[in-house]
Amino acid sequence: MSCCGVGAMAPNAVETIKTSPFDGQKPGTSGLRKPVGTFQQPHYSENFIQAGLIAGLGDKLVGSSLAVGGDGRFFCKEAAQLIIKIAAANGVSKIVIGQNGILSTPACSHIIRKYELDGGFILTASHNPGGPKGDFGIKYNISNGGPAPEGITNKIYEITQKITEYKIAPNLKVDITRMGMSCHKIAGGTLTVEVIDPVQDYVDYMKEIFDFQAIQAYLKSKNVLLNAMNGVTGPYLQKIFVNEMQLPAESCLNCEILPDFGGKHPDPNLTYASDLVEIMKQGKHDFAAAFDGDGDRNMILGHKAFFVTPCDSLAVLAANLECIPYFQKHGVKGFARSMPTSEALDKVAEKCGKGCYEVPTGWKFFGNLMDAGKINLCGEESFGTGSDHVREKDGIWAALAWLSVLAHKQKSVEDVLLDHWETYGRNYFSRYDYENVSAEAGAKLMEGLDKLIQDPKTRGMTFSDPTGKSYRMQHLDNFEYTDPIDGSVSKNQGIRFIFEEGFRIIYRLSGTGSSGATIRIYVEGYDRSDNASFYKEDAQEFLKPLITIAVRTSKLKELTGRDQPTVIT
Ligand code: VG1
Ligand code: CO
Repeated sequence: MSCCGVGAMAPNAVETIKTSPFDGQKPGTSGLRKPVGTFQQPHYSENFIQAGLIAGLGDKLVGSSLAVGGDGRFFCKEAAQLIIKIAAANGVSKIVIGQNGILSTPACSHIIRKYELDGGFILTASHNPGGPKGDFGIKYNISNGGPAPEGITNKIYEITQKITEYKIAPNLKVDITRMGMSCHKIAGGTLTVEVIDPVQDYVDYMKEIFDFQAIQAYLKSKNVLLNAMNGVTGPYLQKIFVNEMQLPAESCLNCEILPDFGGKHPDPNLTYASDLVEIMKQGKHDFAAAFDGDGDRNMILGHKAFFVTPCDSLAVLAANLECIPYFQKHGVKGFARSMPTSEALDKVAEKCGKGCYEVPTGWKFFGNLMDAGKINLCGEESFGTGSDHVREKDGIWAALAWLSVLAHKQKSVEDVLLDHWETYGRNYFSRYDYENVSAEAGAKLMEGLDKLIQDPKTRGMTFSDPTGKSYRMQHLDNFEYTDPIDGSVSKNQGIRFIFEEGFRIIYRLSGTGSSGATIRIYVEGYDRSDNASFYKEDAQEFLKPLITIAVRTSKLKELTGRDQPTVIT
């Protein structure tokens, strides 16, 4: 690519700034997430960006190319300018950035792949609240478009612990409000910045993956709602559903990207998207979907707010591959789910004879399997669904995938689920989150459970709730994963109580919180009844005895003082 007349201009100076390490710059399940104020401290973001560049690009740093984009939350623009200045000073030669620093997480993954860039920075704390008092986050993605694997995130952390200086071009100013290419002379080189339409490439890609005309025809007689929750998906939804598919503008809710997401949690679940649930309960709509701050999560609802658990959503898509043109064209070798995600997917895999992998929580663990062609569809119980079209989970993709299934089958969401359960049985699933407990209480709870699983007496035990419902232990461990592609080992990924007949309790500490600890308890049970009406049973009712056992066994009340979870999904 040729660069535009910068010859006459004086080069931007590069400075080396002395710094010292900050504690706790360890990327969690998905990047580094902290309160905005933490990122605003002098040198804090700079240190992390410098470490990301060195760990992520190594020898390739000089002359490399990067994508930059974020979910529009407070501090995104400032962070984007910092990345440009630091990348330029480190010899990066090309940056592709969404206009105004906007790119959804899946769109950024697509941009890295499409433009064949060496990596990228995604500026988001995902579903965590934003604004001056909310959270910010930075995530480094590699050249496959996916989150950096643990080898790199560990290296980033190591560098942040001993960093003494970073490089910056402090006077470099790039206008990211206007689309187009600009060239900047930097002492020792040139940086090209391409400001792109954040939406267009992604929308073009969705048109390749799905049959837009079929979906549009189906939607003609339907009433649907798509809720951006004032996160990044607003402009994507408007382009796809209003401009392309001609839905009325009122179909897309909360589409303005707000730096504080309107003061809410941009988290698509029954608790934080309860306003959408209430509208759906009125029965005027056939389908709804909501998305998180950075656009990688999705929640799917049917008529009268019929809730599709993310575990079932994944299994249904796996069982209906023929409805999605992309899968028809490229084929599907196998599936994967995160460990706590229910085994509904495994039942589909078994029936159709495809591989099914179980990885630790976090999308970064799917990347190697996708790159090696082992899996093409995967998901997590945490409202994450996606395929190998990019290397991030993809909320809008999931909504389009569901609409493709509905259009193909001409059935309601509920009927699709009932059919599915009739064929495969039903995996009931629920997650209890205890947010913001003290780090000590969280650590103690996990220690206690670790001791318990090592106690030979626990093995072979039968656990009962006060009503006498009992479950026989089959297997106990702290989940450990060996990546089948690169052999890397990830330990301590969650305590598992696996009982007979498909019942499970799993305990983990969250790796995305910005302070204190969040305890997650995942509970699953299986029912293979032939009575279709039985499948309408409430998950909470079905799982109640196991939930009681899960809470008691962990001594959660004693250790945290909490009676009730913050969020139930
Ligand atoms: C949570 C979810 C996990 C997901 C991660 C990032 O992590 O459980 O499945 O991959 O968030 O999603 P944790 O460690 O808090 O349980 V997102 O949309 O926040 O990037
Ligand atoms: Co997200």
